[in-house]
Amino acid sequence: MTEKFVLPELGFAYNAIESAIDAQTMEIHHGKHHAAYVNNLNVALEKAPVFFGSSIEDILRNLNDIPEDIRVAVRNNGGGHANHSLFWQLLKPGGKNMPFGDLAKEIDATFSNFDGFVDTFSKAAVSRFGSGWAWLVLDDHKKLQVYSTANQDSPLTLGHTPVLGIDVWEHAYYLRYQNRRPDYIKAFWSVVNWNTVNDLYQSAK
Ligand code: MN3
Repeated sequence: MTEKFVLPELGFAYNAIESAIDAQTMEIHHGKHHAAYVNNLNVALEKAPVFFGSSIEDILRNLNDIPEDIRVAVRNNGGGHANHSLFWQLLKPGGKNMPFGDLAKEIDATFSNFDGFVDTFSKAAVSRFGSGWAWLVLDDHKKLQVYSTANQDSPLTLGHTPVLGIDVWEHAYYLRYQNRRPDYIKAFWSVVNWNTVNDLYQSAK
């Protein structure tokens, strides 16, 4: 019995984080872009349907197990599915607006303080050339790292666990911010749900 991948519910209204990201962008981003990644992932896996029994996270952690003729399609569309599924959770309205507990201590230890972290992460997001993501991950030594990836490449494929990420593809911000990616990144901080980030960190550490 195999189940195809499905587009998850956004979990909140398209206009719920309007202060930072407008409703039309959210609707197209979730309903069209993310939906297309899910659809294209399912099409690719028709050639290797045994993988419908795996989680998308396990598929990305073991990408070399995917047959070579569909590996690029799974990397791009499976990455797109996992990255966006995570992103919506990170933007979920509510929760604490700053890191707290062990995660806050670890951020301070790694990046001097919260401002140092915001600066490092924002620089990674601004300087990613073309399309991609910036990440805060827990690496394979359980240390925090910030970096960016191209396209839809997932930190899971590097053996890392993403705990915070920002989509810097133009489709994520162009309607409101046009070419002003730094303004979008600045606004992003006001809608990060640190409860979610903390939960991801606690599960991974
Ligand atoms: Mn996107």
